[in-house]
Amino acid sequence: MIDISADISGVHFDSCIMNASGPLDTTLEELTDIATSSAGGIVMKSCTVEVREGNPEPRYVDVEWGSINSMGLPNLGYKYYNEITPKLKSYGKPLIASIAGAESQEYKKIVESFNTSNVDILEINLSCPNVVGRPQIGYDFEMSEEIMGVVGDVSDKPWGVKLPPYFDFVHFEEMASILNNSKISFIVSINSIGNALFIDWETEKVLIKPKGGFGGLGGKYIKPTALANVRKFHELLDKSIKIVGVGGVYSGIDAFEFILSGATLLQLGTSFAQEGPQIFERVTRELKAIMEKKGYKSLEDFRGKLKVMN
Ligand code: RRO
Repeated sequence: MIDISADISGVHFDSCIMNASGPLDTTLEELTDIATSSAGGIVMKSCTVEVREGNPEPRYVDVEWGSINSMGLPNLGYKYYNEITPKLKSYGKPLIASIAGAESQEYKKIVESFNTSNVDILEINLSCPNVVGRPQIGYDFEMSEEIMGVVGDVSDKPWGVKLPPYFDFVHFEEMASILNNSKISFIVSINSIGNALFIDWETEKVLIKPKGGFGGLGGKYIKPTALANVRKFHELLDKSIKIVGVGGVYSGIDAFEFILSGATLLQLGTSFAQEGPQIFERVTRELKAIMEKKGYKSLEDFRGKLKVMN
């Protein structure tokens, strides 16, 4: 038997493959489709204190190797995501709430609300690139540290942070030092690459409406950056901090490469948006086939064991 289960802070996932917060996870109906699929866990859309309609459409477009989005955090508000937890938990899978805000007190309020829910894990989103006039928190190290301090003081649940991609080793080191001094159990790496731009050369126009066409890049374009982030944080973080890899996972080979780089769980964003809930069964089957061919029985057999050249 090939085992692709994984644990984070005592929460057991029968499969390491699940959805990323973002696509097709805003309503109970969408989340039920994830719950009844082969996904190993259920991740909900990042929620805020108030209900948000998000940015004007068009705000998500599939492109040749991925997607661009500027959704602008549309969600039904944290109370809704508290209320639906009993129904979602009845499917027996770990349930992950994702939380977004403008400042630490908003995060505090939502985290406290989930303490009394039956959500298993909290993902603190520090990296939404699409709210007009609001920079990505994960690029502001002081603010990130402040929010992690507040969440650490109030959360009764295991929690982690969803990070933007970093590109320079100095930034990796600075963030890793903050993370190693926090109470996080995991990081989710990476969010979309912020403020990309696609152009329709025929109409001479941008593809999405918000922010003059700038939006978060997802899908195949971002896999090398995502792998680099997973790998670098695997090198720099205390081994007690697990890594959830996201960014361009479309196949069993992609999943295998993320685990080889050091990931414990995997989340599918654009690929799930494009293929729907059956993707979890396909990627699971492909990953297991690779492991069987290589003689690996569990993820521990190869996690983080990427070879480098001397
Ligand atoms: O809703 C969004 O625009 C959005 C969010 Br919160 C996020 O974290 N990442 C992203 O690409 N889009």
